[in-house]
Amino acid sequence: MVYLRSCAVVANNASLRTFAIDYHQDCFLKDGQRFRYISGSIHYHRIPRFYWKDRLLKMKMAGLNAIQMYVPWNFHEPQPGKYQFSDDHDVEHFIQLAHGLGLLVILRPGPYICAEWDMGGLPAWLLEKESICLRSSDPDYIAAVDKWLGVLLPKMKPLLYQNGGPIITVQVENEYGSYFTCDYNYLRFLQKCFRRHLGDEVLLFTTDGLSAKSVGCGTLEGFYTTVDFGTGANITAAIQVQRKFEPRGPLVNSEFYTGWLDHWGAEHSRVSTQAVTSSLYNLLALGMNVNMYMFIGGTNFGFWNGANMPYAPQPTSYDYDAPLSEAGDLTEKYFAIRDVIRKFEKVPEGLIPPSTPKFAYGKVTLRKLKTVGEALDVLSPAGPVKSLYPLTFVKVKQYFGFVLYRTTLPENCSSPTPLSVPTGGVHDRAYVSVNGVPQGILERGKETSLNITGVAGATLDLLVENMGRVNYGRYNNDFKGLISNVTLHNRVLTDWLIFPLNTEDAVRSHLGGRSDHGNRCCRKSGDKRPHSPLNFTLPAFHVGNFSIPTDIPDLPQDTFIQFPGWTKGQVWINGFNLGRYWPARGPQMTLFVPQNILVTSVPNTVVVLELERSPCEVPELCTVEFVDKPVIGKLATTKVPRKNS
Ligand code: 6GJ
Repeated sequence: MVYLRSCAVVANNASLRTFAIDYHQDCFLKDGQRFRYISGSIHYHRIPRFYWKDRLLKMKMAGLNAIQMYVPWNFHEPQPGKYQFSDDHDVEHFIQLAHGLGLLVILRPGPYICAEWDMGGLPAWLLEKESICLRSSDPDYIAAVDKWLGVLLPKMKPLLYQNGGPIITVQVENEYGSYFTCDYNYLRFLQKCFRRHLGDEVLLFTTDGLSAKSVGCGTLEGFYTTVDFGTGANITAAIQVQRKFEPRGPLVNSEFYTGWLDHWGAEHSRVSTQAVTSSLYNLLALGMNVNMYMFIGGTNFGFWNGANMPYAPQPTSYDYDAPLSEAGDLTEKYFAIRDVIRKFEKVPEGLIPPSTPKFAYGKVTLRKLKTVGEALDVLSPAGPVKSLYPLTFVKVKQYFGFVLYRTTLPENCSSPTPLSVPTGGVHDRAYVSVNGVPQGILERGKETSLNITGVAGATLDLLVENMGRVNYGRYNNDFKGLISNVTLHNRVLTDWLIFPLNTEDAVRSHLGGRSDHGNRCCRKSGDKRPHSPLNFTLPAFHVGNFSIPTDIPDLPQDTFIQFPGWTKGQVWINGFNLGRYWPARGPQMTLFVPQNILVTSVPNTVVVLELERSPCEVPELCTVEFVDKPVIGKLATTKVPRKNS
């Protein structure tokens, strides 16, 4: 129960910080005074620590008095019992920065967060128990959640508003009503857990979409029920849904969508400034508490993007068409929203941190270093796991990136022979080769079979890529790898060597990281390479260097990297995994490069793992380019040739 302190009591005890609900005035009370928040979502896990204060200050200068943030469990506990809370993972520092700027914080620690983030923030290692029922009172899930919240929430308690910090409210779970389990015992467990660690005063709330069923399954007595909706919603109807569960109390839209998410291969989403500002004006005029989702989206660095079903992974950019761009630039939407807020609240005057300058460092020539097959000794130093049938990623304790599945052809395939992974068992893409000759690509939800040729005993390789785990809906338990058997004709292939590939360590140490141990081994140009019928090239690492002059003031600067002539892959700069590129599909054609990963003291190293088709047959075309403008809304026109399967 949330207790209302009488204004008289609170007013007399100035040192007492309170944040509560006034069910008579239908508002929040901060220190006993009426309070309405105008908030924006920001994801610290999608922004370099280097830029946290810049983004928060821009949000403050827009007139926001609060920010809303998720805490992704998998970002902080990548392996069971191993925690990361430093540098870009220093969530306490991020909250303290907000506090220092006078921004209040709406905390959303999940444990599930959705957010177009891998597995909705749940760690993949939970799937080591194959039958686990996520987001339920499954004992193994509950035990892991209890342990995680026992680490996180004690860190958050000192930061609660009541304890002198900025955290005014805490969301439990995330749109739980949209999930199929509808397990009240799970919500009751969470309620006890949050109360045990955070105390009885903090205001706990839930958020759900507008269907009454969703809200019904998503909330519980003792949680304040809120809803979320975008510019297209009927506001009156939306309020009625919240009022069905909270007849009195403040009106809250916890996610007012200022834009929308993208998927590889689909048009870049946009929501017009006019739609956002007119809807925002109406919400604020009704006295509603509003959180704008997103105020700044940022970037899915590394392998962190999520996916929706039917399987559709999200791109590296989480620009979200938000008021602050992925690179933190001030947009027309930013100033339009600021003008709306100014109609209701005092907006800070003074300097708004300007959009950062972007520098076009130009073309960088790369050279092919090694194929994945040639680099197995550094990619998989412990060697393969042997198994009669394929194992999933989690079974070989690999959670992100790539696993190489290798076996031999049991028979001659002198004519094109169908290699299949029926029932869509490739999660998510497999780059297939026989004795080092590319055969084509299998893709979840698209290609489940392709024809191969080769002699009996030839090496069959399937390099399987995890393109991101489903972050929304019942298929959240998204196992990766070859999750069903592989057949040749109708013969099940057995006796597999399964190589988990540690690309991060390999890139940092051997494959062109800064300390490139002279791994200059590469094919000389003109090397005879087995011919691929469709010009696929074997998945291979390429490396190049570029220097940024030390004597040019305020360099390095932010930039964007593009991949003329490349197809699809992963890129690292100075060992930092920048993300996925896929110009053969779009809509994202450039990746944001924050200046903090660049150096002037030594040459910068670019490592590109091209999975499908590299331009480097022609050395002059083996380049990437640093440009000063982003391109995230251009669908590819080139049709990728498919082998007739
Ligand atoms: C929210 O629900 C979620 O709470 N939301 C979206 N939901 C629709 C799911 C796509 C079928 S899209 C953008 C936001 C975030 O995912 C948020 O975490």
